Parts: sequence; structure tokens; C-alpha cells
Amino acid sequence: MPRLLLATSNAHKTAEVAAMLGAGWRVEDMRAHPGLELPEETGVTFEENAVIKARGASAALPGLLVLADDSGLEVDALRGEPGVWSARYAGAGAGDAANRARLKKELRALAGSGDDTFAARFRCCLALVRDGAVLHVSHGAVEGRIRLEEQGAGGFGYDALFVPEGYNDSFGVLPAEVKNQLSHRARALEEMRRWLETPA
Ligand code: ITT
Repeated sequence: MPRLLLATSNAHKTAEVAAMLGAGWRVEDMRAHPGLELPEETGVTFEENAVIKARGASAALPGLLVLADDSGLEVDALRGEPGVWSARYAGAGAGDAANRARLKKELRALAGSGDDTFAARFRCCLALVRDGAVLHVSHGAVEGRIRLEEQGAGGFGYDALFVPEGYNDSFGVLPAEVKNQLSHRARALEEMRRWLETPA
């Protein structure tokens, strides 16, 4: 069975990627390599940060296929913020709840014009690296709206606030199988899987 290291410390990403790739792949993450730390995300784009993380893990693990996910939420009314700073929106080391609280605070300051939802999208970039060389990069996005009321406890990050286009419930309420069919990560992974499964 092919082995893939997901260069992430976010177990929610690992669970989603493992579920989407299915039983044909052995997916592990940084928990399998406790001594290894991911480099600081110094990039200003999702792609730069995905490559930084994948290369950083790959340098210590010769021969292993390494995939990194850099992702985040862009809100139009906030000119694309929090974007690549999504995980750090409420400060370095901030948790999901604090990041959602900051987002709600920023958007409440803009609300009042009658509109209480805000156009937004999740973006994901995946970088596949082996022995420090970038093999392939893929991108995915899902459009939707941010609601100021949290809804549901499923998922992670901003899921409880994000309602994907075509639905009335947030990713915090929709079953994982639904999120995994239409999410930014699902779309980027589908392209990556096509590349992986194309004979060289
Ligand atoms: P790693 O860097 O270790 O992979 P991370 O969570 O810090 O983990 P990112 O730097 O890519 O990952 O930041 C992504 C943030 O964007 C994440 O912490 C969430 O706040 C948000 N995000 C990304 N995908 C999401 C999703 O599917 N649902 C909800 N929020 C998401």
C-alpha cells in the first residue's frame, strides 16, 4: 500500500484527507514523527506555505512521499482576510474558538446595513514533495457565506460559521461525507489524486 506523510499538526486535516483517499493509502501525519517540527510559515501565499511545510518534513524523511496542506478562509468584506493568517487570526498560537471570535467581531463592526451574511470562500493548496523536490501542486476552493451565528460542532476552524453555496447549513452541521465531497480540500485532493494515479 502506498505511504503518504501529511506534513500537518492539524489532526482534522489528516482525518479528512485519509477519509477522502480511502483504504488504498496509508496516511500518517506529524504524530508519527514526534521529534520533527514543521518550519515556520513565512510565505504570503497558500502555495508558498504548503511548499515550505512539505519541503521541511521531506528534508528529514528521505524517500517518503510528503503532502502539505495550506488553507484558509477569505472574506470579501475583509478584503480577503484572514487568508493565509487564518490559523493565527487571533494571534500566534490562537485556537479555533478565538479565531472565530475575532472574525465575528470584525464582521459585526461591518454589519447593520441589513446584511448579516458575508461572501467568503475556503481555499486550499496542496504541495507534494519527495526528497525536497516539488512533484505537483494543486488548488481547490469552495464558495459560501459567513453567518455571524455559530451552527454545529462538527469539523474544525471556521466550519461552524461557513455555509457552502447551495446549502442552508454550515460545515459544522453538514455530515463529514458532504463536506468531503465539495470542500476546498476535496477539490485540491481530487486533482492531486488524478496526478498521483496517472502512470508516469
Ligand atoms: P498545519 O499548518 O500544521 O497543517 P494549521 O491548522 O495551522 O495546521 P494552516 O496554517 O493551513 O493549518 O491554517 C489553516 C487554517 O484555516 C485552519 O487552522 C482553520 O482555521 C482554517 N481552515 C482551513 N481549512 C478549513 C476547513 O476545512 N474548515 C474550517 N477551517 C479551515
